[in-house]
Amino acid sequence: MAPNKRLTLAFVQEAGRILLGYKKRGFGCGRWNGFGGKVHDGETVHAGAVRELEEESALIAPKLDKVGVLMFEFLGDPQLMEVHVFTTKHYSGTPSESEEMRPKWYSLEEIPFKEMWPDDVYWFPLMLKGKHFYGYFTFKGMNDIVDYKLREVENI
Ligand code: 6U4
Ligand code: NA
Ligand code: NA
Repeated sequence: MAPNKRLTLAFVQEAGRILLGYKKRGFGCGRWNGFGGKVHDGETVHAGAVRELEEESALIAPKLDKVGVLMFEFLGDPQLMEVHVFTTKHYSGTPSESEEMRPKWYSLEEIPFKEMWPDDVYWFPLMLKGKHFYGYFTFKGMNDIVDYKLREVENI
């Protein structure tokens, strides 16, 4: 069994809006998402989330709250992706474009789910309500979810 690939995903929120980034290259290229990436060896998941958010958006948010864990299985790939989801309303700096991401604020009524990973429409409502959640999504290719489980949890 291959060990899980650990990744982070961070969302900055303000009254009525959320910061998304358009992924310009790599995995999930062409989709709007939060900011994140691979956790480095010897780094905590939280530290990885803070680092990736700054690298990709230029925002500094040292206190991210962990709100969810999402597991992704891609049929035919033995390695699971374990994505740790964080949110915050406290940050400093101004969002700026990086080599990887083009940031843009979206009002909560206009989140572009059709241009995002197809799992997001399931768990975003929980995240936006301030809930904690655990999900497991099985993908066939990059676009089709063939099975999923999602539940609200007390602690994550
Ligand atoms: P680098 O090393 O930066 O080239 P890259 O291949 O671009 O890596 P990376 O590190 O940016 O990938 O990580 C992928 C990002 O996409 C992480 O923030 C996790 C997120 N992600 C992966 N699958 C997702 C999914 N199904 N739904 C979602 N986010 C996902 O909302
Ligand atoms: Na990344
Ligand atoms: Na990365």
